[in-house]
Amino acid sequence: MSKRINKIYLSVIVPVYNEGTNITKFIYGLESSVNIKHEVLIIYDFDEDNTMPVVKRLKRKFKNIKLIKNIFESGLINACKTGFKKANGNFLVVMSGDLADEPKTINKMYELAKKGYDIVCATRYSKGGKQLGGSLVKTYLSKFAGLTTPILLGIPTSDLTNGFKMYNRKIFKKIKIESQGGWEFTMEILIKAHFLGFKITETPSTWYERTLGKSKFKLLKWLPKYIYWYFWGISQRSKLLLNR
Ligand SMILES: Nc1nc2c(ncn2[C@@H]2O[C@H](COP(=O)(O)OP(=O)(O)OP(=O)(O)O)[C@@H](O)[C@H]2O)c(=O)[nH]1
Ligand SMILES: [Mg+2]
Repeated sequence: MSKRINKIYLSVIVPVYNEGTNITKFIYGLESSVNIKHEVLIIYDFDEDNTMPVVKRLKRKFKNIKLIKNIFESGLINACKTGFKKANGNFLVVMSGDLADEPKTINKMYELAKKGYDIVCATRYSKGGKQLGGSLVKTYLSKFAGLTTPILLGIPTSDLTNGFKMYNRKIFKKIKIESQGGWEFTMEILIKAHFLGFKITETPSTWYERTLGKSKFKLLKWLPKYIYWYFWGISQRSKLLLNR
């Protein structure tokens, strides 16, 4: 492990696409809530993105902010992949820049990660977790997936689809991300990690619907990809149970 990694314990990876109206509140919220030494990687796709000038100003005050251009083709997954590649922390947390995720949850995630859990999922669906707003269809689908996950996939989380997760960096040495759509990559990593024997747990968190900026979530386009990974997980579990 390099000296650099020992110094920075946590990397917060934030993909952004025109979050200029949200990013100031996001950074102030993050910096006042997270009590672990960390770096913040803001990953953008194109130079005209309206998040850029705001982050450039914030960087003068918050020296731990890094503004990084997506090194792959544009898009959410590639922005996160860029973050995984460029992060220096031992633990990497992905969160949305639209104020959807509660930054104080990161402290609880970190405690669990330090205890040896390789992925810590933020959950809206267990006691203490909440979702405020959001499309009903998306909520029902996500709730169904989450609540059936422990039973059908054998994975100990009730929120399979939440992108807000903390990862031990070591899992990226073993997992190649194949997803090419959107947030389903978070399911892919979780399911693959589980069947490779990595330890998974969850902690409750509240999710807020964005009030400013525009959602880039493409439900119809990405739904088949979520379904693919869900059934892939079920097939892995079935194989395991049949081989017992
Ligand atoms: N770099 C980059 N960031 C993206 C892209 N699409 C979305 N993001 C960012 O990823 C985060 C989540 O995206 P949202 O558009 O809010 O979508 P969501 O949170 O999955 O869905 P809802 O908020 O429920 O609509 C936000 O910080 C976005 O700015 C993209 O193509 N490239
Ligand atoms: Mg969002």
